[in-house]
Amino acid sequence: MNLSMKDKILQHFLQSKGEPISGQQLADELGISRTAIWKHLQTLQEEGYEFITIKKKGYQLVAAPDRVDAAKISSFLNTKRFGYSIHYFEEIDSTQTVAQKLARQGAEDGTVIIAEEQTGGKGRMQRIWHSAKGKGIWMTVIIRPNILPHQAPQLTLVAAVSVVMAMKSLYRNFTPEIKWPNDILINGKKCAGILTEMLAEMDRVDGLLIGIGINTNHELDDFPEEIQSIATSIAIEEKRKVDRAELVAEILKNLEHYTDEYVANGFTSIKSLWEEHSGTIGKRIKASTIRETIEGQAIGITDEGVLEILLDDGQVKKVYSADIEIQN
Ligand code: BT5
Repeated sequence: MNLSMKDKILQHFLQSKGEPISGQQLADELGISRTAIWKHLQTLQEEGYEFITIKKKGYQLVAAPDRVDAAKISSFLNTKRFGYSIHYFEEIDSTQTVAQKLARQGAEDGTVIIAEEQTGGKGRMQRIWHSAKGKGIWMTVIIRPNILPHQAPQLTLVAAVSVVMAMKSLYRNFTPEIKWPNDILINGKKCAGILTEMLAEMDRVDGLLIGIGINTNHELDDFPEEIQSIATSIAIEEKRKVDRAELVAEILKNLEHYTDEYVANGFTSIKSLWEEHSGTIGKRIKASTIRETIEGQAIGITDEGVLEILLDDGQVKKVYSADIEIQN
């Protein structure tokens, strides 16, 4: 993990769960002087962390700002590769843009780009993704699975399963549902969206940029008015604020696991989990593709992750990419 010395010190405190740590012990473990430790603690205080000194015991972390930085995420991380390189920004136009640059420069599998705020957050097809400061998870994970370009859309479904399974393992008060292909809904409202972009040649994928946006600690009026009737957040549904870094770490664990499973065994291994959490299958839907709008019943996804719609005339139509409206 490529943490700076300051972040390494912080990680020790985050992992100590409120227990004091002696300056000498830290200095010995990290191989730097006590004065250097003290200087890093000063910088952390300037960033909003609060330490008190306890006689004969050392320093105790008593308050931490609500951030999703590398040290905070790594204190929860339980992965083999993902999240070992984390690029954190207070503010960025879009994590996808940075990811694209880093991926071209050779960033490793599982590199994470995450920001407190995006000023130009992107949805699909040049749409806007609202990314309020400090409220959500706005991150891109660069992954480099050994797949062919036509398989890339399936990774959106793998990511959706990873997010839903993470929510299910951490929260109890709601049931998230996947809306094909890239939305996570709670009680019919959008809580998260996924944007998958690809760096590829004709016959080879160099990397995928899995953009994940999750409304986490928003109150309703943290959303712009135009989406207040269609958007929700985990805090609204779970009825409490949640730890964003903990959720990030859980998603990274799942994304690594399910991507590896997908590469080893193909989409069928993920398909049943996807179907189990789908709010689309079995419903009457309207699907708008770039070419046409069709209505019918969503009857399933294929082994390639393509949506199948039963039209009123009995024909079954395959849809590769579309916006879906679920009808009652
Ligand atoms: C998506 O697009 O749902 C993909 C969103 C991906 C966002 C992540 S954040 C990290 C990474 N960096 C980026 O710049 N993007 C990715 P789409 O299916 O096209 O949905 C976009 C539509 O969702 C908009 O037209 C709005 O109607 C609605 N929307 C925008 N912001 C929202 C929000 N915060 N919550 C719920 N709905 C929103």
